[in-house]
Amino acid sequence: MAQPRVHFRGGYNFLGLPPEDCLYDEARAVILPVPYDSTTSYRAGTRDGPAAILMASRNVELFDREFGCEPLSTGVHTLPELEPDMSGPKATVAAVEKAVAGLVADGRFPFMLGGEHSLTTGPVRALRAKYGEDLSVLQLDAHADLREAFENTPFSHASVMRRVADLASLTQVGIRNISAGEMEFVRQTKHDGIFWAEDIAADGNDVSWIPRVVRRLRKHVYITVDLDVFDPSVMPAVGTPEPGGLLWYPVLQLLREVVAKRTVVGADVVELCPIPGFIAPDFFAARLVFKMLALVFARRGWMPGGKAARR
Ligand SMILES: [Mn+2]
Repeated sequence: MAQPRVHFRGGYNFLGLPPEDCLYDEARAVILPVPYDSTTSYRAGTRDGPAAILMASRNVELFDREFGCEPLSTGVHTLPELEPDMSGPKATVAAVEKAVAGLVADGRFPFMLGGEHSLTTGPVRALRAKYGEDLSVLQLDAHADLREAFENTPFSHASVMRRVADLASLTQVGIRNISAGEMEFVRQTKHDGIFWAEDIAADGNDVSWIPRVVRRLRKHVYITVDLDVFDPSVMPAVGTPEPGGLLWYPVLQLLREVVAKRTVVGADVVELCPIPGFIAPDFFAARLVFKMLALVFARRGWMPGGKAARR
C-alpha cells in the first residue's frame, strides 16, 4: 500500500505536541488561555495574546541545553480558550478563579496566558484559598498597578495589584511607572516590596538584587509576568510600553533563583499585544513560558524520565 502523502503532526496546543502526549489526566501543568481585554487604557489587543503565544510556541525548540533534554515533551495540557464574560472584568476574573481552583484541586500547576493583567486576581484568589498566609505574589511589571480604582472599576489592569496586595504578600520587580496616589499608598502601608527598574539597571551586571527579591518571598510563590517589565527594545508588543526595562537574561536568572529557592505554585504571562506581521515578540513570550515551565518541571522532577534536573 502506498504511503499517505499528507502528514499531520502535533495539535493546536502549547508547543504543538501530539495530543496523546498532552492528556489532562496525565498532565503536571495546564495552560489556561484567557483572550480578554476590556480595561486596557492605551493600545488594545491583548485579547489576541494567548493565540499568538500558542501559535509561536509551535516553533519553540523542544530541546533545552540547560536541562540536556526535552523537558516539556509530555505533561503539559492546553485548555481551550476561556470564554470571556464581556459584562466586565469582575465576572471574567471570577470565571478564571473558578477554572484555576479546579486545576489546583486536581493537583495541576496552573499557567495562565493573558489577556490583560486584571485577570491575575483570579489565580491569586484560587491559590490564596489553598496556601493562605504562605502565599507570595512576585510581580514583574513596568507598572505598580496599585491604584484603588481606574476608569471607574476596581478591577482595572491599573489596580490589579492593589487587589492582589489585599490577598497575599506582594513583591514587585522592574517598576518604573507609578502615580502620586500609588506612592501615597506605598508610604501609608509602608510597602517595601518594590524593586525599581532604575536601581536594577544601576547595578549593571551585579545581580545581588536577585537574592534580595527571593528573601522577601514566602514558601509558596505565584509569579505574574506583565511583558512590559521587559525593555521595549526586546518586547515592543505591549499595550503600555515604558523605556528602561529589564532584559532577557537577568529575568531568567531571577526566575531560576525563585524556582530553586521557593515552591512556585502557579504563574501567568500577560499583556502580549501582538503587532501584526511582527513575530519576534510572540516568540519571545512563548519562549518565556517554555523556560518558566521547564524550570518548574526540573525542580519538581516532572521532566520525562522523572528525575530532577542536574543543575
Ligand atoms: Mn504593566
